[in-house]
Formats: sequence, structure tokens, C-alpha cells
Amino acid sequence: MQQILNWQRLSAEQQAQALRRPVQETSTALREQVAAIIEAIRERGDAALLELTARFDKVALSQTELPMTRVRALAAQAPEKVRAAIDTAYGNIRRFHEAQQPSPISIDTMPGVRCEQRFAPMGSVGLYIPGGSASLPSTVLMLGVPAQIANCPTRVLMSPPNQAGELTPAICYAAIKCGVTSVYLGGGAQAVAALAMGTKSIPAVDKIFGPGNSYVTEAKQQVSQRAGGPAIDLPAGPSELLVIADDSAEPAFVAADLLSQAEHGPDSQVICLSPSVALLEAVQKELEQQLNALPRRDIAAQAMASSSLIATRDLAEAVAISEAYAPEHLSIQLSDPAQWLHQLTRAGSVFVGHYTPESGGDYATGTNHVLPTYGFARNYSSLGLLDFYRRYTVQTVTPAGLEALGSAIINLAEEESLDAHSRAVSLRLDSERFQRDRA
Ligand code: HSO
Ligand code: ZN
Repeated sequence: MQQILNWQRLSAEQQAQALRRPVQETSTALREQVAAIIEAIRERGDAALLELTARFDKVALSQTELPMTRVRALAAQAPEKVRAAIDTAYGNIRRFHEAQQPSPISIDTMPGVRCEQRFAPMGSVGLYIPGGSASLPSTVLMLGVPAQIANCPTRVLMSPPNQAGELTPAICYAAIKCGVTSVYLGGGAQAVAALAMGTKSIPAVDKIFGPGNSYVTEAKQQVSQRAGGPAIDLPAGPSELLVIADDSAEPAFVAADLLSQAEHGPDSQVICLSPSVALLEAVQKELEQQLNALPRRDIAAQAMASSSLIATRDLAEAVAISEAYAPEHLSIQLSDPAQWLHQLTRAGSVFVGHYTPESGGDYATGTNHVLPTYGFARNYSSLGLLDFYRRYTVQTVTPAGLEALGSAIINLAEEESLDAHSRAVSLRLDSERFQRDRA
């Protein structure tokens, strides 16, 4: 049975232990293995990718591409129920992300000096969809919809093949809805390397998006550090959920939410904080009952081993713990959630009240489920439309503007002993052309 800890009675070391995230594998061995895979793809491209797919995914493919004609045919096989669900999720994700459209800015910082901020879509994006124990059409939507709204011209999807050497109808249906431009088969570090450097069949992309295991994460880090390498979205890690609940919470709802994240993987972490020991005891009972009924109970049980139920002095203490932990998902099942919401900013995504299950955000409310984990909610943002754009600036100075600004530029250039900088101004101000144009 899940233990209940009393925060006030724990030593500082025990408190840290209760919130310690499961160690992520970042050994030298992992780094070297990933570097070798990247090198193999760089040297031998498609041939290496096909070999690694045969070795790791146990599928012998004759080509890396899943042609769009085949993607369309597979999409047509998706059951009606699945298509309708994807349609609903797609609509909400689209509405929420369309509202995030950035507006260009243009202001005169002083007369004759105009500054602009503009946005341009990433030219080509690689959308990586992990394989593993669950197929994730929802992740296709979370990456594909913003890429489609931003109108990135090249939108490449890559995912490890199933045993038939293809992708599931649901993944294909979601890919078609998002207007993915091409689909390639491959997973792990080798897929990331192929997207980063390109092969004969796969185009190199400007930015790679998507969650994955420790190999994928390490590969994304390594390729982004190469000269001319792609940008990457955010450091992804195992899924997390922190619930803050009071006496008004429904123990069965809380337990169900905790288990929904625990079932992702043995390294997922879930935490429940409450000032009510009675509530925690009821959650504890519910966890036991609900866990036994789950097909993925073995995975969830392993995750529960590094998870905790914690009794806090009051809600303010629970809020402080959550802010320090910075969870990927934060659920507040409280009688007056609005009272606490404004204090809770360090989370990837917040789920408010008794009727907002965390799985709602995973699939269909409209928010993005690609979120900072592992404490990165402290200093990284949730994935959104802006991540599919580059932001850049433009400035235009008129003769009158340069006359007004000139001395500031010249004096700063002199302070920095950069003569050519200063001359680029004085030469203009002293020119005959300036005398003519100023008039
Ligand atoms: N909770 C996961 C996303 C997901 N859940 C996909 C189900 N499918 C990370 O936010
Ligand atoms: Zn989930």
C-alpha cells in the first residue's frame, strides 16, 4: 500500500527524498552509444537507418519512406469511432493554437527610428512520434496541428514501424488531418540523427520536435550541438503529475488521475499533497483497488513505488511544495481552486477543479501535451504555436533619425574602441548625400 508521509515530520533530507525524481540514464555508455549511432547515420545514411531499424525494431524494411498514398490508405482503415475522436481533439487543439497566433510589432522608438518584430515559420520541421508500449496518435496532433497553423512548408513525421512495417491507421489519420508532407519509418537516436543531418531519402530539418526515451533525448541534445545542427523543442523526460486536493476532492477521481500518469512508464512519478489525512487515506484505498483492475498494472505499480502521498500542514504549504517541485502536470482538486491558481505558475499545464481530468489535456481539451518535465517547468515553457516560428527584428532609420541617434552610436562605439562602428555613422552624417536627403 502507498505510504502516507507527513511533511512536517520529515527531515530536510527525507523531504528531498520524497520529491526526488527517478534517475534518468545519462551515463557515458549511453552518450557514446548515441554518438556512434549518429556517426553511422552520417556515414551511411539510409543503409545504416534500415540496419538499425532491423536491429532495434525487429522489422526489415526495404525503404525508409511510408509513401503518402499508403498513409492515406491506412488512414481510411481507422475505425469511425477513432476518427470522430481525433476530429474532436483536432478541432479543440486547432482552436486553442490558432488563438496563439503572434502579432508583429512595429513602433518608432524615436522619430525616424522604426523597430519591428516579425515572425517567420520554421522552414522544415521534424515531428518525432515515439513507438514503444503505446501508439500515440495524440502526439501527432500536438506537434502536427501547430506546424500546420504556422504553415511550416516541410512537415516530416517520423516514427518507428510496427510489426507490419507501417504505422497504425490512427497515426496515419492524424497525420493526414495535420497535412504532414511526408512520413518516414524509424525510431530512437537513429531517427533523430536522420532528421538532423538528412539522408538520401530524408530531408534534413530545421527543428526537431517530440518526446522520446533517453536515447531520443540524448540524440536530440547531441545533434543540436553540431555545427549547423537543428534546434530542438524542450528537454523531455518521464511523465509527472502532482495533485493538490482538499476535503472537497473525490478520492476515486484523484486516484484515477494519479494512475493515468503512472501507467505511462515505470519511471513516471505522481505525487498527491493534501492537508487532509482522511482524504489521503481514502485515495490510498482507491489506488489499491483501481490499480489491480488496470491492464498496465505492472508498469503503474513500478511508478507508484517512487511516488508519494504527502500530508501537509495546510494548502499554502502544499502550494509551496508544488512550486519547488515544478511538475509537468498540476491538478488542483479544491473547493476554491481560483483562490490558489494565481500562486501556481511553475507547472507545464494546470488542471482546475473536480471535473478536469489530466487525461483531458493529454488528448482533447485543446492544450498541448508536450510539456517540460523533470523540474524544467521552472524555466521552460509548454509547447505552443510560437515554437514553430522564428522571431526576428527589422529596423529602418531615416536621415532625421540618424541625425538624432548618431551621437549615441558614436559615443558607445568610442567607449568600446570600435572605430569602424563609429565611422559607419559619421561617414553618413558627413556625406553630401545626407545633406541632400535630409532636406
Ligand atoms: N501524458 C503524456 C501525454 C499522453 N498521454 C499521450 C496519453 N497519450 C505526457 O504529457
Ligand atoms: Zn498521459
